[in-house]
Amino acid sequence: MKKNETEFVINGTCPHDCPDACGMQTRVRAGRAVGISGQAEHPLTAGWLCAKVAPYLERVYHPQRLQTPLKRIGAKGSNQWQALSWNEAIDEIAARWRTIIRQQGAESILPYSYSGTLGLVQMTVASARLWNRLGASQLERSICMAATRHAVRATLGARKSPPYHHVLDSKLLIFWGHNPVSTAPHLMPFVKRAQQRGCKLVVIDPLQSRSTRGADLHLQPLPGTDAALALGVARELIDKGLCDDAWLQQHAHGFAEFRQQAMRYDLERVAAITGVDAEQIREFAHLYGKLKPAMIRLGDAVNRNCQGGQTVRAIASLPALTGQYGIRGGGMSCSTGDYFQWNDEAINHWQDCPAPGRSINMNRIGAALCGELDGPPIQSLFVFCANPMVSAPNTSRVLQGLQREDLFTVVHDLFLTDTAKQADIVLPATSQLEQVDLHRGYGHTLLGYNHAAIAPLGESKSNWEVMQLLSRAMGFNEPWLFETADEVIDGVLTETRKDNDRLSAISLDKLRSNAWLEFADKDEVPFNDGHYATASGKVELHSKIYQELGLSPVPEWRADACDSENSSDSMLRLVSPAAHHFVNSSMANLASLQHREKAPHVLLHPTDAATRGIQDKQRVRLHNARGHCYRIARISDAIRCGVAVAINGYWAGADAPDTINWTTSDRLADVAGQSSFQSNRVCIDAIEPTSTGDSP
Ligand SMILES: Nc1nc2c(c(=O)[nH]1)N[C@H]1C(S)=C(S)[C@@H](COP(=O)(O)OP(=O)(O)OC[C@H]3O[C@@H](n4cnc5c(=O)[nH]c(N)nc54)[C@H](O)[C@@H]3O)O[C@H]1N2
Ligand SMILES: Nc1nc2c(c(=O)[nH]1)N[C@H]1C(S)=C(S)[C@@H](COP(=O)(O)OP(=O)(O)OC[C@H]3O[C@@H](n4cnc5c(=O)[nH]c(N)nc54)[C@H](O)[C@@H]3O)O[C@H]1N2
Ligand code: SF4
Ligand SMILES: [Mo]
Repeated sequence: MKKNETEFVINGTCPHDCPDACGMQTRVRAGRAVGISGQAEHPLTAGWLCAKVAPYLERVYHPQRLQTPLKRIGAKGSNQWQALSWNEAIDEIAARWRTIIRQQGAESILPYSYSGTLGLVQMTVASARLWNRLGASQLERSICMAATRHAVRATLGARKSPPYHHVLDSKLLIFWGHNPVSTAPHLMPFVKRAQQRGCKLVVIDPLQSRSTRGADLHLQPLPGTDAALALGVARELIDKGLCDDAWLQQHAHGFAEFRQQAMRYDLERVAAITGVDAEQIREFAHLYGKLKPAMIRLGDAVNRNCQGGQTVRAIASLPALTGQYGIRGGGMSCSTGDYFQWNDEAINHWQDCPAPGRSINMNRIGAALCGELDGPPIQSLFVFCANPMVSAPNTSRVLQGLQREDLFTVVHDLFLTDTAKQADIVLPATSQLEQVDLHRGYGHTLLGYNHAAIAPLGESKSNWEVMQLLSRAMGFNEPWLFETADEVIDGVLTETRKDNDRLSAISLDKLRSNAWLEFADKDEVPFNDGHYATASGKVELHSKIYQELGLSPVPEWRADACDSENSSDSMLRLVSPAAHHFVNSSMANLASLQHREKAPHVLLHPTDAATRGIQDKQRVRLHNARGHCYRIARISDAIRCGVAVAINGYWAGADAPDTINWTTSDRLADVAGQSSFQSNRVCIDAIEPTSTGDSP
């Protein structure tokens, strides 16, 4: 779109791991991006970008953006580099891979990618085709919400959340382990309007987060106790005749067994487990039983514990008890991911590839690199769109693995991240303004095309371009490895459309010429046809899938949801949620955002601080059997007693580790290989008086 003779406005979509997938507009003058803003007409974005993406040009034109490929010249991690040409870099990677494949097979190569961008081309297809063609190890992508996906599918058949604006019809909203002010900000204008119409808000979070402001009720359970809380609420609903028996009869499977289970969770027991006052739980249960429609906004934090699957199943059962699925403004909202799935074959080209390699769980990347895996050792790791040195659990194992002399590591990123610093070769990546892609937010039912607004900075290349260079160098010549980004989009869209009516009116041309397109009617209410794609065709309160996994078929709470290995009661439980100003570790290197997020700190309740002799702003050491890190103590009753909060995402400090995953466990949850970041306990000791204050 032309604005005037010298300035162009280019439509794009925010690529970050955020349900909103905002429509962006970039103003470009003489080839340079001079402004970025939210699309005014976009139904969610409504003209504004969040705090972390508003200063995006600081990221795009950051002086530390990588400009050329780099090769390590000192010891691993010594941060000494020499520039390389792309030809040299690709030739070296291909030569190393050919030797590795000859000696140990292609499964010795592992691609590791996750959430840098969520685009169809630059993430989904770039994470699939070349690697499948090689026969490389597959990555089990379970760091974020795998247990939620598993539990919701087992219970409801599909993740089909209502669009944000349906909360305008809610009488009660529950943010359960969810901080949307920071993590789904474009929900909030709808929430505010709903509140103006009288909707009540309950927040369930050990922390008084930004999203608890304006709540009518705030329950502060101990982390990992949400399944017990949900079952306690269920029992109260059953005891007080607040269930919708007719609905349960018609739409639920296994209520009798569920009821029996719920009877074990009387309020006194649940109060003791959760640390929430029985009276407060009762108040919540009564609000939930009486105010309808009631919608639960399920956050991801509650699935990141050792019992993540059962936790989500317990919460997901509540809307069934009160007959809230299929009702506008009611039910549960977590992801719109299952409205449709991209055609798997079109993404992966399995039929044209060798049998898929073994699967390696990304949460166990450190252990896998250190040799804890079936089959040949990993000899080469290719990281893109991810920063496991900061974001993966159990950092000391990740580092130990990355420092293996015989491991050949390539990292493709925009910046020299903590992970890139451990690489043998670093490749410069384009930003979203420099690449083409298609996005589909998981909080709404819109597709947004991303036009490249400016030329790549320096010699940076997109993920898909790098995959093409590597494909060519490995001697592959299948055309599907060399499609343009638009051809990829067109091909996947065409195949997916064949058996999916939702895409019947959507084409590449339309995507390119519209800022966004809807693939579901905005008034569609998930499950209002009474159809659940489960074995029984109903909401499965009793799940055979769980039974066959050796788990309780009805949701349960188990104590190990709260604890990591080697923990004791004298340790504080530690949660490490998302930062307001970063997306995971992305954006955490921007000075303006560091300043606003404040120095890496740990929030402590005054009683917990006093017991440990810790003063406000004092430097403290957080430690457990896995490792340690340093933070500044901030004492506040925003966090409940017995729990500490350390925001995730900061990069490692210059002189000492302050990233929180030095303490987290790589133990997997009950289902789907899910991470368990929030099942963590640490000791916290004061180490020196300090007046460091708030600056980074
Ligand atoms: N600003 C920002 N936005 C983001 C991200 C980001 O890093 N920054 N990351 C994106 C990604 S990848 C994701 S997955 C989502 C995550 O976004 P959310 O779903 O909102 O999840 P979290 O931020 O992990 O945690 C939300 C809240 O849950 C609380 N919590 C922690 N453990 C428990 C528990 O056991 N029980 C209960 N009831 N509450 C608990 C935390 O204190 C926190 O306030 O956000 C996305 N959006
Ligand atoms: N303690 C704790 N740890 C957590 C969590 C938690 O709650 N607590 N949350 C977890 C969750 S939910 C998630 S999703 C993971 C996320 O973990 P990761 O997926 O590793 O996310 P980031 O740390 O943001 O790293 C993304 C990297 O991709 C790069 N990047 C961005 N765009 C591109 C691109 O187009 N191409 C290439 N090549 N690179 C690009 C960015 O610069 C950045 O360095 O972290 C997890 N880690
Ligand atoms: S991170 Fe989320 S809220 Fe922020 S601009 Fe991107 S999509 Fe919008
Ligand atoms: Mo995530």
